[in-house]
Amino acid sequence: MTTTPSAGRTFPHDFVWGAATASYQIEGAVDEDGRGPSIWDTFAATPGRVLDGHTGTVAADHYHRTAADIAMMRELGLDAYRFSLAWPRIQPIGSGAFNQKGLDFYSTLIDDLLEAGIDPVVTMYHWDLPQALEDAGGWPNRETALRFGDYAAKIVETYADRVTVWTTLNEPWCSAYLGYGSGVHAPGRTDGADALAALHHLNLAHGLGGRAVRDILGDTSQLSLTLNLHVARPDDPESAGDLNAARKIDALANRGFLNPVLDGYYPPDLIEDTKEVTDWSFVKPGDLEITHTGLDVLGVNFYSTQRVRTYTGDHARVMADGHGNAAASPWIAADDVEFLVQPGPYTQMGWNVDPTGMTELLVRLSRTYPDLPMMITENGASFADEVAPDGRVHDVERVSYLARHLDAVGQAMDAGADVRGYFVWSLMDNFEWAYGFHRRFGIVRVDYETLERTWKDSAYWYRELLRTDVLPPVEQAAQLA
Ligand code: IFM
Repeated sequence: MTTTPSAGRTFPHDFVWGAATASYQIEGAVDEDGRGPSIWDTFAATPGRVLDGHTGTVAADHYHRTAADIAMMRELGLDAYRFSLAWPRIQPIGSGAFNQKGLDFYSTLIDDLLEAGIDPVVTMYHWDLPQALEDAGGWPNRETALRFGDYAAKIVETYADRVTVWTTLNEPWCSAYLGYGSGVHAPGRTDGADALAALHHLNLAHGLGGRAVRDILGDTSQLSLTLNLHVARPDDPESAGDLNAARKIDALANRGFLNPVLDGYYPPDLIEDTKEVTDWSFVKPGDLEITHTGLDVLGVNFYSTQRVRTYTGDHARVMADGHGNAAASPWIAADDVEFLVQPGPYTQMGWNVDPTGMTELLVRLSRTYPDLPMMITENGASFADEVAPDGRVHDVERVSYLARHLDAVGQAMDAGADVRGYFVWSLMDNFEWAYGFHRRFGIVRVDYETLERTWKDSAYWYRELLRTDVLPPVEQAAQLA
């Protein structure tokens, strides 16, 4: 998969080129300057939860290296940098007093980005819930959404003079279903009813955060929500059973988030599918008016596709999807869905490389919501990078993955999708959740012994793309240093 027909594709001059990270994955400094504990500190410290017991205690040490990291972003030529605020750094127990040192850390980061000519694109929440809120019930508890509303109001008020693009949540699918359904993410709970209550309270939190953004910024706000939407295709598109399996996953993973935010309701089929699990009484009168914020820009994270069929019970159930759907679904509603092995190639995560899914998803979204601009807020790949004898990381598979997906974005744009920008996941190697440091997604390598940053070939290739707005040939990546 080294060559690609995409070389030469040109993107509009005002297309926003960025890179993304998240607080717990890169910052480290978990005990410094008044930061409170998060659910990921607790989860990572629990034996058996994260591969080899890795934790985010140091991570990429970004907290102490922000100036150098911003210099690197400038050198890359980024238009924008997407990062998240650590709620427990700003409000250590998720309610009550705010921590000035935490607020100051991000204030300096924002100022320094602006000084470097890089737009800050802020995510309010990328999974590091203050542990105190989890102790009080976590996302299945309505109070958590209300506390998020207070936190959102404080941060928007603090940074509104410098930040206009506000993403409330990153991938609430993961927070709800992996955190409370399959338990493979923090806080590691396994209860289908809790997972669905979490889904609603995350949607409610988005709504409350969105109100803060709109109240404080008015017309200048760019309200966003980042979703990891799924392309779950029926194995046999002629089979009613397989179509039904795809519909179920679509309801759980896509419409359960899109509909309350963009249309003001929960999909009736989702409520019906899950009626054995919950009665949805956690949705209170008026909630859907709050969730129904609309969006100024939808954040789309895309990595791979799924192929599903109805499980009929006549063989051992196939659960090959590496994204966590397979693990999460039995706890929720889709215990009659099989996730089939996809054709390769695969990334080191076991995710299939299928850029056609990117085009399909963006075109579908643009047809369903024709007036809604989109940004690719994450796309990238983990491969087993090696440092070559010349000291470089020749990550041609990653370059190819990026080129093919960017071409797929371009194809969606050709078909009418309004895509305004692209953020590579990730700027640098980081703590990949339950996989610890065993999966590297960065275009910049982090040596976890020395914390030194080394540009991979993909970083040079990306810089060339950002300089020209034209997709460079994959084969040229190694020569671009
Ligand atoms: O590392 C994660 C990120 O935190 C959220 N989206 C998917 C990435 C790769 O797994």
